[in-house]
Amino acid sequence: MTRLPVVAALAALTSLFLAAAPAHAADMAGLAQSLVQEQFQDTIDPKGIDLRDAASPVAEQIHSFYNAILVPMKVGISLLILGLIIWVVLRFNKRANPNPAKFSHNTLVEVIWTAVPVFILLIIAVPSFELLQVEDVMPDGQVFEYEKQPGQTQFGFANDFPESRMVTKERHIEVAAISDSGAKRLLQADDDFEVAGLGEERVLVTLKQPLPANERLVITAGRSRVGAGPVLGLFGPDRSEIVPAPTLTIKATGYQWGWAYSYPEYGDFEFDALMAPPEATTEELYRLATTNDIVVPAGETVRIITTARDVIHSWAMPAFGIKIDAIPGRLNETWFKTDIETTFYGQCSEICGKDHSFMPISLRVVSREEFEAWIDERRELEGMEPMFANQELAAAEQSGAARAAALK
Ligand SMILES: [Cu+2]
Repeated sequence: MTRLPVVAALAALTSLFLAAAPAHAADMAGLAQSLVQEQFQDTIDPKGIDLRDAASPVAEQIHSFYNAILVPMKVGISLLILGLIIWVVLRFNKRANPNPAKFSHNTLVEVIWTAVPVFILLIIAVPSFELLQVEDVMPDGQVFEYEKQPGQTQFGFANDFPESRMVTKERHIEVAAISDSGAKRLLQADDDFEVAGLGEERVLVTLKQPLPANERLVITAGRSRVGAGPVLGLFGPDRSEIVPAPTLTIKATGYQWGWAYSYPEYGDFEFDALMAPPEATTEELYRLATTNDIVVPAGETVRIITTARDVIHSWAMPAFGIKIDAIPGRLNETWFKTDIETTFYGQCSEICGKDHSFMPISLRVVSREEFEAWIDERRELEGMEPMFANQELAAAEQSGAARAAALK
């Protein structure tokens, strides 16, 4: 049979693929496990084929969109096309089909190959817009913490936000019990608590049962939810959360060829971050390390504003799912939040001239105390008074007062 070589080649290819698949699956399982065990490290695996690990709510949402929608779609379309090609090769070659049909149009086929891609694009578009929204809308969650009161079941807060941000739905509040060890347990509306006063001046949360002595209550109120939302939620549990409003702003200014950063809320200073010279860094961090890390506190929402001095640059941080243009004469903003205390790396992602590849971004996530010490250090370098040193006492008094106010 003349068709035999083709069939044999296909069978060989298929068996190769099947043999490779289990090994690959084992690889992936091992990888997932090692990620859990080892401490998160934002370095680049030269042999990696997957997305870099997600370290912020936006990046997690991007990953679930990619894994739940795009990957199955890509695999399905590729297999369909492969099947069609094989069918055409076998069925319509010169020997199998010596007298080809002569028609040039088929309306039904044209309608199908127009309508199906439109439908596929619509499926991709809906969660994409959801994602654009969470990247673009600044989180507005307000956190209310309550002192431990044995037996207390009613907790209130003033709903005195601007009208566009007022809490009007059950979905706008998140009620959690935090244990002494810091473990968070989400309480469920109707089962664990009831809400009164939504859309009014004061919202009151009534627990069905008082919390155990080792737990305290934290309410987060805000309208922007982030995470697997209504569409992506179809493919798994609703893991969306209300993200607290930003506690600090960083302004990143791109220029040929480096980044300048300022922290407008923490004093009138700006510092440059240039690519660290190769001899000052490791092979792994070659062209990723900089002369100055950006430093942010873990677990807090950070607003990042980007602009540029000369041409268009782009501030990109893959672990946070951020790639935002830095345009001269214009401010763009987005946000991130991560609990992982490590150093993250990114690069300019808009070709901006001959040294475009030499403007990395390094961002170090530290505890609140370390962040404050770093701010004071920065201020000292610029000849400014410290902002936090010797002020712990005043801060403690202040937060005590705020808690007392929340309790009333
Ligand atoms: Cu650039």
